[in-house]
Amino acid sequence: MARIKYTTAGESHGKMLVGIIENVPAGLYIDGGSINGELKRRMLGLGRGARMKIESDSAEFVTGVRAHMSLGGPITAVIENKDFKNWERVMGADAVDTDERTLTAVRPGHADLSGVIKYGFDDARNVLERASARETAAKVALGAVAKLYLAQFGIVVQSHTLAIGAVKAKPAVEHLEEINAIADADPVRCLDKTASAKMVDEIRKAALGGDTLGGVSEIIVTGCKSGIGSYVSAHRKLDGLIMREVGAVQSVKAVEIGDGMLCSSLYGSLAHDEIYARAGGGYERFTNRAGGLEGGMTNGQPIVVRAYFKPIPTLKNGLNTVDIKTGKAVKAASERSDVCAVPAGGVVAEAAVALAVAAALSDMLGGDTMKEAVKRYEEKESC
Ligand code: EPS
Repeated sequence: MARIKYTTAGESHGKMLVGIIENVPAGLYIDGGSINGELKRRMLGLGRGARMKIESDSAEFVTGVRAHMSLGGPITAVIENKDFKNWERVMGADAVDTDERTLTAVRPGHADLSGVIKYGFDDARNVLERASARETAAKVALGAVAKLYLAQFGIVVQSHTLAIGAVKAKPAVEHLEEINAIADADPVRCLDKTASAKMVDEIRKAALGGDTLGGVSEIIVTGCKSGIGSYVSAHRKLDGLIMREVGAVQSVKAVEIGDGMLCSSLYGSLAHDEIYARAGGGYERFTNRAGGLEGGMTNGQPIVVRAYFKPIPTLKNGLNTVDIKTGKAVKAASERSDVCAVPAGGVVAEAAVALAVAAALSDMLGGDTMKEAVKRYEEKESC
């Protein structure tokens, strides 16, 4: 059986978003409540734009699931875009008004300029509709399926906000099993109350100034046995898979595993996690600088990933650019947008990490049925 893989489709103001996930073994219980719970988490957080008041994302499974159970075939989730009714004349397959809502004052930091040139368009609307972070709703629905798959092996993916703008929070060191419960109750999904209050102030300040803010989300995966992923081929290395998936999330400009950036400035004698014999058998370590991954494989410690988000490039007071229609210097177009999407970005990055870990785990275990896959995992030794 091939590894779990996925694709998404859909435009921000098109009829719907679609996600297809393949190679999920038969017999996985697909709990609609938990899928929609994940979609709801993606819509929250201080700094989100007006679009979140229009949508109430929920996924409908239209293939591959019968009576809440996966059948082994491709699983398709669809999410209706409620805003489509306001855009049908412009965005529908039979649209009559494609001259309305055109965007030619291309926005620096977005896909607009390279996109129109690449695909031969004269309207960046054709680019931004697919490049938009609205796509992440479909990714989160599929990531929620991946999370249900991982839960069968006791693997849990959570996240919290580590920084917004220049305000930094303390990293998560305890209560690892409750990260999402605590983070989801905070307006910026931050575990550190003092930092959270400062982050809230920063977002309000940016909003008042017509500006935007980026930041850092930390994603933590607990419950992995060692040996998920492999050192034998580049395409099977789990650190590479995670970096690729997280790096492909809109606005992410850097991905760090564990203390990767800090360790690049340390002596080797200080940068690694020494191994000790645990009393009663097995091994233990007292640090996790490697972020749970060594040689492209899990090492039994929590996987720690940091996603660095740039500030959203759609600004109320547009940046300097050129109008592709007139060739004149203008200010970039201002579309409706978020002030800060980092709290939601953490939820999206969880989905990306869950899809990467599910890909590596299914690659290792295969299995036509969940029962087979779980049995194989139970038989695997771990450090
Ligand atoms: C988003 C939907 C979008 C944006 C945002 C994320 O909807 P609209 O363009 O109608 O406001 O709010 O996307 C971006 C900020 C971006 O630059 O792509 C969503 O559903 O998350």
